[in-house]
Amino acid sequence: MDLGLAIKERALTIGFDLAGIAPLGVWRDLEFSRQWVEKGFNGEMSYLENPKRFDPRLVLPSAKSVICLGLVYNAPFPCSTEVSEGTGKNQESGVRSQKKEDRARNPLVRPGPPVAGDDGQRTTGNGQPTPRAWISRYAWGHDYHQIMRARLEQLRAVVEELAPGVETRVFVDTGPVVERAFARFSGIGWMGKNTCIINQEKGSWFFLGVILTSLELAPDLPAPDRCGSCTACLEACPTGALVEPYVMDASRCISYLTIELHCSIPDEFRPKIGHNVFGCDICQDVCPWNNSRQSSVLSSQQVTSQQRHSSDRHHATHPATTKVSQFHPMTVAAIHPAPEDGGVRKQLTTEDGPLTMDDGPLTTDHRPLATGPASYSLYNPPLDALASISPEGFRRIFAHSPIKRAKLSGWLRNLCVAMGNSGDERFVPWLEQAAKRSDPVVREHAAWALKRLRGK
Ligand code: B12
Ligand code: SF4
Ligand code: SF4
Repeated sequence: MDLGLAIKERALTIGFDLAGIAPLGVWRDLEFSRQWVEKGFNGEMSYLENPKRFDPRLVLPSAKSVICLGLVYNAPFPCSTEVSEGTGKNQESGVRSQKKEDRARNPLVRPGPPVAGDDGQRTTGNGQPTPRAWISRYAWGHDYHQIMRARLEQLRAVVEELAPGVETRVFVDTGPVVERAFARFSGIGWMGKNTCIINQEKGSWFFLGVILTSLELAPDLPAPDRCGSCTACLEACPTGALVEPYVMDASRCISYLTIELHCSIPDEFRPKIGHNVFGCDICQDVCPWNNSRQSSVLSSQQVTSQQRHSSDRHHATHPATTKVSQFHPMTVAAIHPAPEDGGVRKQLTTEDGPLTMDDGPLTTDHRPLATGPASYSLYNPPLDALASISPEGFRRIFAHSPIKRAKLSGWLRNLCVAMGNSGDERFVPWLEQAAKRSDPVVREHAAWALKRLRGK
């Protein structure tokens, strides 16, 4: 059997959802990446300026081909554009909510969040719904770097077994490799106008991993671009980060602003961030290829016949859902108060009183699913519940989550922005405490949020 084919088959056995082979010489894309950085589109992500990124031979001199792998992380819960933000009086997110009847027809929409005890109708004493936050789909569960790397190492062992003496380098996300440049030439998907790699059967909710190898493997044919005349992602982006089709100014992207940026978020973007407290899914949520009903329409109306492919009939099956249970939303459960610890429960919820920002006793814990009424999942979580996580709780709960990347300072900063955008004055006491914290970034965003809430 052809060596490349054997490797791809073993990749699927190991548990990857997609596998393809790209040539090394994707020079036009790598040059594009270099120019992209020169334009300053990388914001403060200086690691994207590493010259090794623009020539994979600087990473592995013997490199000849690139094995590209995809692992689906999509847990089948409704999109950010389909859920309520709570009271949402101060929203300026620019997201066009789907019409009610659209939501009703959408097979992805299921009532209520996936945790027993959290009925999705969380209210405070006066019956007002509690605003909900949005955490990006990729960060609902366990950190993907470890999961991907373990599988990539398994595949690397296979490659070394099949071709003794081969040289390899394995990357997922953090290395000096422009992963999407190779992915889009490996047949596993095309690059959408939202800049994500999209697979026509699986959608775009998948992570990428690559193995640079000294093997000269036969490359796969690139997948045809199936965006057609659609521009839904460009229109939906609240911050105008998709400056033209296929090009993102990352310094405007909510994912960058809430995760990668470690200082103050420019004022102009804060109202547009809406309830996104970690990352943003909007340009993927609106993509027809992540919605089975709409993608069939796109397939029949907007993609030219030359672009069509025999497997179009599989559309109804996507977007694919993950086989990795660790990517499902993590549940955070309140520790029920010990008898000698009577005040702790009160700090957890707004039902019983005002929120506090507590640096003292542990108020939250991460437990297995469905532990009790005070548990909530990271899928569309109540903003007040996130605010009740103590600094020590943040470190412990998110120890194995992508969310730790924001660090406590970025996380509290993001909560302040979401609270300011919520229009809900019940956050005032929490924000007043945040405005006294030693961290100047948190203090300044809390002051901004207070002004926004009071001036609404
Ligand atoms: C920096 C980074 C970000 C930045 C910038 C994103 C961006 N679009 O550039 C920020 C923080 C905003 C970000 C956000 C997200 N990211 Co990110 N990110 C990266 C990282 C580390 C580097 C990307 C990069 O090099 N950007 C620079 C641009 C120029 O490169 P590029 O987007 O890959 O662009 C290619 C095309 O744009 C193409 N191109 C574009 N226009 C044109 C025009 C012409 C003429 C040509 C020739 C080429 C061309 O050239 C480039 C090379 O092919 C990669 C991991 C890696 N090491 O590669 C993950 C990665 C791209 N991110 C990923 C994910 C999952 C996300 C998020 C979904 C997370 C979230 N929800 O918050 C969002 C998605 C936002 C989006 N619409 O892209 C996945 C993508 C998976 C997929 N299916 O595509 C990756 C691959 C990580 C991984 N290993 O899984 N990310
Ligand atoms: S992730 Fe959000 S902010 Fe970034 S480009 Fe997509 S829609 Fe715009
Ligand atoms: S929303 Fe439309 S234009 Fe954007 S990536 Fe999806 S299909 Fe392409």
